[in-house]
Amino acid sequence: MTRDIEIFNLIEQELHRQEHGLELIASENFVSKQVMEAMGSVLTNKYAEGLPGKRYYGGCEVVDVVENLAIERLKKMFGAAWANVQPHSGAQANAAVMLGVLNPGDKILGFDLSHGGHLTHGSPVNFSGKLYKPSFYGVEPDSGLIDWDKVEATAKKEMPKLIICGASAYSRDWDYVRLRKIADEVGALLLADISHPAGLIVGKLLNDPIPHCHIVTSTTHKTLRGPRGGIIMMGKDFENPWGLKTPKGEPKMMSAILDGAVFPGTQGGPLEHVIASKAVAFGEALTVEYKEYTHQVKRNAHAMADAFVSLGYKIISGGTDNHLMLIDLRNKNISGKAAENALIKAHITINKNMVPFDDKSPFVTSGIRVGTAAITSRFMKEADMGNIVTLIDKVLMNADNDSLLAEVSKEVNQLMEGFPLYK
Ligand code: DSN
Repeated sequence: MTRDIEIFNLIEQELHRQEHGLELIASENFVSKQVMEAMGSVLTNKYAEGLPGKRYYGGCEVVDVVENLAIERLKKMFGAAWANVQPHSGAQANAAVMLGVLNPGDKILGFDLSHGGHLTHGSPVNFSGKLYKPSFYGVEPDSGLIDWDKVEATAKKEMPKLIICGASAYSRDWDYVRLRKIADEVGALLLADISHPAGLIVGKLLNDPIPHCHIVTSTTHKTLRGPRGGIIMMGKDFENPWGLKTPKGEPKMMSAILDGAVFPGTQGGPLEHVIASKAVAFGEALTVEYKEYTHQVKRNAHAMADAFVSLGYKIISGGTDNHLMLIDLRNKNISGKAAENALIKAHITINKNMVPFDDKSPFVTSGIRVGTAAITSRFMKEADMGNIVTLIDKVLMNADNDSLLAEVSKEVNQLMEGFPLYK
């Protein structure tokens, strides 16, 4: 077959962009070569609908072992009793959980997207806001923090069936103990979506949701540094609260409900090549090196936040406990969109982001979100953070000066040469 030069040239171009740029998108990371190798393997050829040992296709002996390994490694990482590694993404994981535990029209309570939440936690443009009835909690205008008393008051008023905690742009930790108490008081199930901080939870740097939340979902490609994908876990399996029975008349366990909600509920054949890649990443996450990586991610984020604050930038909540920070640029007279565009010209990648109580649209925004997961995978340390923030500040203060932006892009390229990717 003729080699598809068109596509492979584009992949080379993307490699060049990644190698030479400064990657600060909080949800991105650089996976290891073996994580990529597993993804590009012959396992992509295999259909394996069902679960290990219970498939709808023959020839699954090998992928059964692969998938079981992924499940066992994941359970070990988080101390979970049960896991499903088939969701194609975090959104798919959340869709499966909601299909499993809710009926259309049921009430859900999530963290407001415009305060840092996620589309799949009830946004009106997403299935979660179209199929279910959402209400939201947010952060306080002064502190930028979630007030748990207000979450409790909203839960008692709305009486949701499912409370969702977790965020895309919240730099502080979650009180899972308090949230579980609230969920129990209103008879709701509690779902933690830990897509962003999952790696820092593995590193024991943040509160652990597993003992307190009924169900936990995550992506695998952010701080977990695996392939793009999703997972669902439970610290403890439990009988469904609605009295559903198995064909044998026994109580149906939540694990069976969630497995069924993934397949056949919301997905077809699992991506066994991606599951193999997840297993490789989970193997890496069980090492001492990965634990040290998560500590460095947090130290870098802290150093970066301090550097921004020292230059007069306003970080929502004043700092960070995890790998990311949300910066309100209104005192710097530049929108999130203009900042993103100028930074791209300087080969620095971030994303524009709504800030709480934003007066601009999601296409413009008043803020940017930055994170340290990817640059830490390139072995950058605290001492590099001040330099990075100085470069960002130079760009934002001269956003219309194209020749200066071109100069900064050269500085960025030079800087990144010192931190090689895929040597
Ligand atoms: N797109 C993800 C993020 O950037 O946080 C959320 O889905």
